[in-house]
Amino acid sequence: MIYRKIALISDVHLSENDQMMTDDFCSLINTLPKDIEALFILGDLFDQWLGDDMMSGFHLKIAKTLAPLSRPCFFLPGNRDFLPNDQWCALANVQRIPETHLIQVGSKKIVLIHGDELCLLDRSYQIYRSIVRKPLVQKLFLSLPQWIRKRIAQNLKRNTHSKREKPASQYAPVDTEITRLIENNNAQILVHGHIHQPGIYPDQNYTRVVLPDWRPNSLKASFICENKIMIT
Ligand SMILES: [Mn+2]
Repeated sequence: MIYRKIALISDVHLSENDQMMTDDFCSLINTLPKDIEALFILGDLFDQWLGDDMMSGFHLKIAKTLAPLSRPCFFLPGNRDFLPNDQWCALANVQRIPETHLIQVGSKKIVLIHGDELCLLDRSYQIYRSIVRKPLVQKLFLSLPQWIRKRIAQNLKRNTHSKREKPASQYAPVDTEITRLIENNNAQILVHGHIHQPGIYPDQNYTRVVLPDWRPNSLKASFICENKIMIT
């Protein structure tokens, strides 16, 4: 499928405690432009995802908002919501795509990722990532009682917060990894979120697009058309 115009969002970090963000998200979905052929959610839609069996009314509300969308909607896992979510996806009428996904808009091949995989200088995070992305580890985690899963998630969050004090360079995307993704996929554009440095970054052989997160108060989608990239 070659698209003419797509919408992308990432890093919404929806949570039960943030009613305003939830409302804004729902109204954004309900008012997406008519000429969009597909919506891509590039990870961290939810601030936390602990398994389909821990879905609450809040998660169902988000699913119910997405389900009637008359265009295909795709979910690419982020670093907060990578655990399996088959049941939620079915309810939301959303198709889960792999953590590296290639699409075409007009004549351009575009690689979609969440973005955390680019931060290779953060060694401890990458070690953690390689462990928690193993299907067996996920299966074990999902077999734990819900209260233990909650506690583990709380501890992990605390850890990430203390990590913020590390030098920013540790979270900088690594050029060689960007080039590898572009070359392996024979692509011209790489789109990701996660690093909270929104912008369009042209290079000699490719263009890198970083989607914005949504704080404070700017709930807008970004768009890629045949001849134009619009991030908001
Ligand atoms: Mn992220």
